[in-house]
Order: sequence, then structure tokens, then C-alpha cells
Amino acid sequence: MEINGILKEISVDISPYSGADLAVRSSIDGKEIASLKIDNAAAVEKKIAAGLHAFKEWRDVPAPKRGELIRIFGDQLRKYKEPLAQLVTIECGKIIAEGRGEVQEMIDICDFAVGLSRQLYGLTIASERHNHIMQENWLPLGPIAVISAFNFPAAVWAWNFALAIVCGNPVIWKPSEKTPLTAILCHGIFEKALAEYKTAPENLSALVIGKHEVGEQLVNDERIALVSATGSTRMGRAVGPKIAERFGKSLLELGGNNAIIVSEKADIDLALPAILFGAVGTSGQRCTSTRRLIIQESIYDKFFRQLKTAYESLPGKIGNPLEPETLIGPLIDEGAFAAMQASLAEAKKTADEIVGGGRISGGKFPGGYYVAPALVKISTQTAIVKKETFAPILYAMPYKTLDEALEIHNDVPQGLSSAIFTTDLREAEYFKRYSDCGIANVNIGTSGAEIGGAFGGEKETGGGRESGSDSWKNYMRRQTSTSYFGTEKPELAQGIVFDA
Ligand code: UN1
Repeated sequence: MEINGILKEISVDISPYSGADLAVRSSIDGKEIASLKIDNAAAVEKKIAAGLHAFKEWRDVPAPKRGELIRIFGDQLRKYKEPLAQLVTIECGKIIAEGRGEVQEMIDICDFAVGLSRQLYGLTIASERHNHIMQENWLPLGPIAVISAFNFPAAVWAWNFALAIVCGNPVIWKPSEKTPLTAILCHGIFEKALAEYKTAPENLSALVIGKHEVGEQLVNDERIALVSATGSTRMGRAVGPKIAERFGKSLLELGGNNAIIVSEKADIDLALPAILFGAVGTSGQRCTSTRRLIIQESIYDKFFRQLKTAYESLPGKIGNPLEPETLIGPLIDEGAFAAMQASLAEAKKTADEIVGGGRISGGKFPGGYYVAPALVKISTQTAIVKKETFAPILYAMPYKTLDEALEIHNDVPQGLSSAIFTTDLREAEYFKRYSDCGIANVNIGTSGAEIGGAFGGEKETGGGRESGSDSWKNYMRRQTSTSYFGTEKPELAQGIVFDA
């Protein structure tokens, strides 16, 4: 399907966003698919003020009724799943199966949020004083900014958006300037839900288009109660302190340098496909992509040879991500390709062997950056291995003992996702206890988490948790409340007597 067909099928008018400031390109062939205008400071200001206005109405709507809006949104997403998935694929280049998966992830979080809208539970706390009631209440927070990355141009916004809306907050979304069209269509689909719902305040959802200046304006504005930002550690280091300076809340989901430990007790038939999906799926452009393998030395050479054979067959599966047999699409752009080549040049200095890594040229799409995923055999974890390169490079290193494996595993600045392949329960539990990541899997890979769990990681990954579990608490403020219902003069806490 061509872009015009998709826009027609979803029937969202993109003309209000048209302009000459930002050329949007498909990563499939590098061709322009839209030209947009960038929001200037005054336009962003207007959207923030409107968001605050919407907040004052929306916070008073009962949470289950707020959930009803997200239920309708989930239905609309089901209706437009296929064209939206195609747009995701055309804009960011992930294969269509993953494009569909991305929209499914949005539907899943909507379902989760609808249930949650009846479960924003607080606590009743035992008071030390007679006839006192202590409670913990959760209240809406305020306008929320979501800054999202190109690699999940829709789902990561949806994780934040669906929860924020049921928690009583408007959302202002700044998508990556590499994937704004997907954002415009998602926002348009939400407007269809709003039309069906009828009674929501205006400006519950807003979109700001632009580069980092637009994001900075959101970050610096004290009316924005929470900034949820997904992207590089460099971006997080820039925005985190600015939000902290104004005592705003931040939820950061930054870099990952995810490893899989392959024990000599691993079921290799399980390990191989999981490693391939994790390392080369999405062309290595997930936060959760597998970037390091730590392999027990007794199986290191043999396992590397098996991987090498698999990697050598990959170029036949690289191509147009819209075609169902393709397993690996393009990188997002030339910059991503240059970063990959720079890392491989650096890796070459200390590596024992490098398989793949070059550009696949001469195909149908000379304007797209298609690469053979790289597999690097390297005996120690040198500086380049500790760096996250957002491209399909997998470093394979040996270990002797599980303690040594964990030492290598944790000796990187990032702490998002991790996994072990072993059939030994003791090893699996030991790994879970000592992996320093937010996600620790056993006998499955590092990527492809479900929405039900809290998603995020430690160290340079930023510490934030999005999506499932109790991540909703990020979008609400906690209030402790003590009430007295007795008739005598109430006691003071800690037994203090104060008879004035
Ligand atoms: C990301 O790359 O920013 O766990 C998110 C996964 C996906 C989400 C990745 N569910 O791989």
C-alpha cells in the first residue's frame, strides 16, 4: 500500500500539519513521504496552556469513565491496525510483522488501562491514634509530556498515553522528527475516539512537531508535571537535570546494552533463534536489542561457528520490510549506518573475527540503508563493547564461571534488559538475583517484552518504569490523608502532650 492509500484508509486530514520545515522520509527508500511545519515557541506555549485547561476538567471525570475513552480508542486501533502498521513500517523501516506487533502493543496497553481505570487503588493505613483513619490517595498529576524515539514511533507513546489519560491527565506528545507522520495518524485515530466519546474536554491530546528545541520547551516548562522521555543516554543526561532543577517529575527510558549469558547447560535449540531475534530483529534498533553474548568457554568456539553460519545466511532475508518474507529491514537513516561503521572500525582493533557488517547495495532501494548484521568474536569486553551502538552489532565473548559471566554482564554503564540460557535452575535463579538490569529473562531473549510488566532499567538506562505493573503511579500524585472522627480532643502522634 502506498502512503496516500494509507492516509485515505485511516482518513485523517494531515493538511493542518503541512509545511516546508521538515521533510519526512521513508527509511525503505529514503524518499520524501510528507513535508511538515515545525511548531514554533508560541504554538508550543499555546498547547501547554490548553493542556492545563483540559487537565482542570478531565481530573474531575471519574476514572472508570476516563477508561471508557481508552476503551473506544483501543477499538479504533483495532479497526485501523493494518494501515497503521503499514505506516509504521514505511516510516521507520521495521518489518511488517513487527509493525503489526507495535500496533498490537498499543491495543494491549489500552486494554490494560481500561481495567486499571477501576483499580487505581490507594491504601488504608493503621493509625496509632484512636478514631483516626489514615489513607493513601492517588490523584491526577497534571499535563504530561511524552518525548518518543523513532524505533517505536507509536507503542511507547501509547504506553504513556493510555495510562496518563485514565489517571486523569492530558498528554502533549513530541514524537521523533524522524517519525512524525505515524504520530499524526495516531493522534488522528484518537480524535475519532474523542468524537465517539463526545464529552471529553478539548486538548486532552496534543502533538508538537519539531526537533530538540520543541522538546526543550516542554522540559523547561513548570506546568508540565511529568516528562516521560525515551531515547539516548545523551538526551537523558541533557533533559534529566533540567527537569530536576524545576522539581518536575521525569520518567527516563534510555540506552541499553543488553546481554545474554549462554551456559554450557543451555538448550541451544532455544538459544539460537532467541539470540537472532534479539540481535538482528528490528535491525538491532530496539532499546532491548541483544548486543552482547557471554558464552561459557567450553562451548564458545562451537556456538560461535553455529551463529556464524546463521549470520552468513541473513543477507538473503534483508530487504523491503513490507514484504512478508523479509526478516530485516533498513536502518533508520545514513547517520545510523555511519555510527555502525564507526563502531565496527573501532571493534576491528580488538576483535578476533567480524562476520557481516557491510551495506547491502545494488538492491531496489539505493536510498535505503540496508546492512548485513555484524557478529563480532572478541575475547574481552573492551570499551567499544560497553558502548551502545543503535545498529545490529553482536559481540560474543567467553566466560569461565557464572560469577565471571555476571561480572562481565554488569560491567557496562547501561542496565535495561538481560537473559540467561540454561537448564539449571540454580544458575537461572543466581542470574536473576545478580543481573543489575530492570529486566532479567530465563530461556527467552532480551527483547519483545509484554506490556503487563514494568518496562525500564537501571544505571544509564535512567531508572524509569513504563507500561504494566504499578507504572501508573508515575502519572498520579500520592496523598497521605489522616481524618479524625471522634468527639474528644484528638491525641497527637508520638504521644506528645500539648495542653495550651
Ligand atoms: C524500545 O525499544 O524502546 O520489549 C521499546 C521490547 C518492546 C519495546 C521496546 N516491547 O522489545
